[in-house]
Formats: sequence, C-alpha cells, structure tokens
Amino acid sequence: MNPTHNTSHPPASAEGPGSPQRRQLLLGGAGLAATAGLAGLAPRAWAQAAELPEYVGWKDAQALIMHSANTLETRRDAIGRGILTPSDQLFVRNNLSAPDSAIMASPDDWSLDILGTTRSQRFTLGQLKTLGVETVVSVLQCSGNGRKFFPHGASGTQWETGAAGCVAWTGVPLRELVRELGGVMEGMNYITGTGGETLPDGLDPKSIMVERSVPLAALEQALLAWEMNDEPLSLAHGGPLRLVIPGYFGVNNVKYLRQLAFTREQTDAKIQASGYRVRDLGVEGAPDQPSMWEMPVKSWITSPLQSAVAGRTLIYGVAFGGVHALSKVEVSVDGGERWAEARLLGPDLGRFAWRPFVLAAELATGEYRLVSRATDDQGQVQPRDRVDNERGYGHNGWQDHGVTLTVA
Ligand SMILES: Nc1nc2c(c(=O)[nH]1)N[C@H]1C(S)=C(S)[C@@H](COP(=O)(O)O)O[C@H]1N2
Ligand SMILES: [Mo]
Repeated sequence: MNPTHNTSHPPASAEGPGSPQRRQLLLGGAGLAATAGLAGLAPRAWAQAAELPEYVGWKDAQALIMHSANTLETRRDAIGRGILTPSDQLFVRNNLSAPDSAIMASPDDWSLDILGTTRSQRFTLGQLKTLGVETVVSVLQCSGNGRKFFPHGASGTQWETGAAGCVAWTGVPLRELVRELGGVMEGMNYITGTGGETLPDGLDPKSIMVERSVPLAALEQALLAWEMNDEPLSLAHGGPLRLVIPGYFGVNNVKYLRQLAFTREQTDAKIQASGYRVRDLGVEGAPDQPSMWEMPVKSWITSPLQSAVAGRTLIYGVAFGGVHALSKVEVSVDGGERWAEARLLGPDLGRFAWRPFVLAAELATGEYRLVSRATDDQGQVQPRDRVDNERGYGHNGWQDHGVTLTVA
C-alpha cells in the first residue's frame, strides 16, 4: 500500500476537532495559509480554497479529512443521522491513483471481460445495462477503519471511524450475468475482480495491481454497479463500473472493473497474497492468514462527541451487522457498566445497510463515557476489545470507539 501521510501537514489526530477552518488552512499548505485576504472568507470559501484534488473536487471538503490525495475520511460529526451517506461526504481510498478522467467520457463503451464461465464474453457497459438491474444498499468500509485506535501504531492511513459509509448501488446482479453465460465453470472457487488502473512502468504488475478474490459464495450478493446513490458512478468511486460485494470489506469492491473471472485459486497479486491479511504484530503477510473478506458487526456514536447541555440529550450513532443483518444496538453512558437499548431510526434498507440509532438520555452536569454495542441476527455481539494485529485491520471493539462527553 502507498504511504498515506504526506509531510506537508500533521495527521488528523494532531488537529483539534471542531475546527474546520484550521483544518482547511492546514490542507491548503503553508503557501495558501499565508495568502493575504483569506482570513475574511466564510468557512465555505475556506473549504473551496483548500482545493481537493480534481477527481474529488466535487466533494464537500468540510465533511472530509484529507489524509492524502488518495485518502479522504468522512469526519465523525458529518454522519449525523445519516440513513445513506451523501456521495459528496463519502470517504475515498485509492491504493493507486485514479485512472484518467477520460475513461468517464463515454461510460457505456467501457468494456468488461467475464472469464471462468461456460462461455467467456466481453461486454460493454451499455450491454450490461440491458441484462438486468437491482439496487442494493450496503456499507462500504475500509479494512483499516479504526486503525487509529491501535496503540502499536499500525502503519497505513490513521482512519478513525470515517472510512465507512452506507450507499445505494445499482447494477446487474453477477449471478444473472453468470446465468446468461451458462453458469460458472466446474472447479472454480473464487470470484476475482481486476481494477482498470494504468500501472506504472518498471514495476512488477502483481506487486501493485488491484486484483482481489472473494469466495464463490459471494456470488449470491455480488453486483456489477454503474450507479451510486441514484447517480452515475463517479470516477472517485470506481466509475464507469465497479464490483460490489455487499457485506465484504471495501478492498473487495474493485473499482474501474476491467475483468471478472471465476478462478480455481485466489489471485497471486500482492494485494491478495500478503496484503489485507490479519496476523500478529511483527509478522509478515502470507496467504494462509485470514483475508479481509466478510465484515463483522460494528457501531459507533456520531453525536454528541464532546459536549452537551445538561438535560435531555439525544445520543445518535450508526450500526450494521456486516455480512449479517443487524438485530439491536445498546448504548451506555458510563463506559459500558449499564446498557440501554437504542431505537433504530428510519426504514430498514436491507441486511447490508447500516441503521442510524438514537437513545434519549437525561444527563446531569458531569463527564460521561458514551459507548455503543451492536448485535447481529446471528447473536454475535460487538466485542469490547480490539484484536491487535500488525496492520490494524477490522477493529470493531466498542471500548476504543467510545467518546468522552462533558455535560455542562
Ligand atoms: N481498482 C481499485 N479498486 C479499489 C481500490 C483501488 O485502489 N483500486 N481501493 C479499495 C479499497 S482499499 C477500498 S477501502 C475501497 C474504497 O472505496 P471508495 O474509494 O469508493 O470509498 O475501494 C477498493 N477498491
Ligand atoms: Mo481499504
């Protein structure tokens, strides 16, 4: 993976929360900060002045923490009561730089090769759009979401809670396409998707390409998506065409999808073979370690995050079951001593979606430790503790995700 911190500004952890102006100022770099006249601008204008990279220039800079040009995190306080995450607030993670925007000029001409089916075929996106369509709402979450909470300083982007969002994908179910092609060839065990980035010269393609394999069982829910939140899929999020595996970690949702193959073995690309493998501290990644596939149950509080006025307080958050449906969420205001069941807000958008939740609490003046704990429909409860692992993957421990609230 790319190093994700650049040297021009401190990591988000060093910045005071609730100071978007300061954050934007830092993002703009020293040169911009020194420019006369900016001091008089409203916060909006500051955000615009901060200039997100061009391929994400349409995004809401104030809702995002820019870790690097390829790594944008949704601020914890931007989620609010979000049933769906607005596209312009959704996190972005590119292991390689996004392809040239020229690939978006004529999306329906984008081509995809399907291999490992009884008949192999190349389809244009225009053709795919005639074969079938479905809309699935699912949580998109990076494997490293919550990495910031690992005390050993796991390398990689120091995501807190914002490498996640809940979005609606529209596209053709992969199983319908497979049916058209006479079924999956015998002996195939994995679905292997290949990203369409142009790879830099002089490097072993396998060491850098984004190619991921997931178990064939994911065929049940896999989608080839060309829309996100009812709009054509943007370049930032993998347009013109993306593989979506609802319930699986972000990395398996291959953007700029060029090839989809049913394969006997997992790809030997580095991102699969040694990347995204859960192992003990100090251990190198290897194919026999668990891969970041199915997401477990998780939740976190989104509001309030720092302070509240004494009296009745509504505590909000988001919760999801990952590959399973969510069944309930509990909230504690005393760091996990006593729990109360929260109410799920809004409509149930299916097993892969997150649900905002709310709990009303009477809070007197003082300090509180707010934590939330979700349970999926298999009875699996979000654990208290993280499982320490070299790269800081898959953190769903509720304790580290808590917030300390001052009520005055
Ligand atoms: N082709 C391609 N697909 C990719 C990636 C990438 O770098 N290239 N990054 C993966 C990772 S690690 C994550 S977390 C998600 C992020 O999706 P988003 O940028 O739409 O939020 O895309 C995944 N798919
Ligand atoms: Mo990721």
